Amino acid sequence: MQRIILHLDLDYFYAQVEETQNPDIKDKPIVVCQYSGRTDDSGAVATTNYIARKFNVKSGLAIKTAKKLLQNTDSVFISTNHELYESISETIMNIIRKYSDKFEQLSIDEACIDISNKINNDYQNATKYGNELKEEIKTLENLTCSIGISPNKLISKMAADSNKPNGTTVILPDNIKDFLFPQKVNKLYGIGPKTNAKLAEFNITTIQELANSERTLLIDEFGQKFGVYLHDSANGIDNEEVKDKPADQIGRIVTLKEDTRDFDLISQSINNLSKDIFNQTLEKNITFKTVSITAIMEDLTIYQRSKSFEIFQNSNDIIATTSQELLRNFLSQESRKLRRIGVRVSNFSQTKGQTNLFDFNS
Ligand code: DGT
Ligand code: CA
Ligand code: CA
Repeated sequence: MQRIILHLDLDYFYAQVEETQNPDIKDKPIVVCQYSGRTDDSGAVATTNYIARKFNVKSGLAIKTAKKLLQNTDSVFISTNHELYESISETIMNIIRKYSDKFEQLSIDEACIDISNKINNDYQNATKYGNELKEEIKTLENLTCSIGISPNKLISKMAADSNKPNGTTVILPDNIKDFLFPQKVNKLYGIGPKTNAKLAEFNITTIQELANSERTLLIDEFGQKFGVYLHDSANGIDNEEVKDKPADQIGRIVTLKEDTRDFDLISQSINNLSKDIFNQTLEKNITFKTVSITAIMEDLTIYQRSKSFEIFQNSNDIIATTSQELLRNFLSQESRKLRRIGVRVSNFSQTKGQTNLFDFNS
């Protein structure tokens, strides 16, 4: 049975998050910097928005070089705020997770899901389904992403990468070769500069040439495993399942209606989040020992507070009252207002009647 896999990658992720926090900078080149702290300008560019990319300012570039390239522009340089990106990533992953019962997070801004059942194995429904997911992410978190849909993980990832930002690319089974063959081999996932150079020695530069090369030659040159991988993937073959790994925590974060330090107001949100999390733990048969809150302040600094129990818990009341107790203590030590509040449970036991979410594949 053919599968239908959707791959999603958020566009210029760190920089786009910064835009949502401060819309005024949207029309300027934005450079998110990983400062090393040695000197004022030392460090590398983590990412940039698409305006900055027009000036060739991209991930990995030295910050000094980026400043030179953008010296005549009204550009914005921002230091990375990892906790913020992590918390927004978590919210988005929870949205994506709802679109399939088989979900795999691949990085902070990337995931794939198996949507075969959800769209009745019919590619006619694929674009609509993918766009609903994109719409929900846009509506709830104001972020755009690019998605690829195809029969396997490899092609879906490449499809998502092929049309950015805000792309939706569906590659039908019959169109895989048309999509792959004209591309250079280094576009194939897993082919770095070394493999690329070695293939060039055999006059293999396009994916078509790789697909049509002798499988035995590739195995001789690259070993059984990688040789087979190269030949299969050049032919668009990838049988890897979406690995639905067990979650080790369940959390939810929301933006408060207004920045506030009013206990009752924040408590209302905590109640909603707790209910949501509790339902998840029921669905998945989870008991937990730890309850945590995440407070994202008006200036975007982030704090976590946790409480752990001796024995496993599983009640809505425990989640809500523990979170409120943590919040009360936190507010008594803090004078700033909160912008977002999060609740999570962790430290799970795996209990009886596990759903397939908790079945290890290997
Ligand atoms: P895209 O997907 O091309 O629209 O742009 P990004 O920025 O989303 O790029 P992606 O998906 O490769 O990486 C996701 C995030 O990971 C990115 O926003 C920042 C971080 N990141 C990527 N490359 C680097 C790097 O070389 N250094 C550091 N510190 N962070 C990186
Ligand atoms: Ca991305
Ligand atoms: Ca990515």
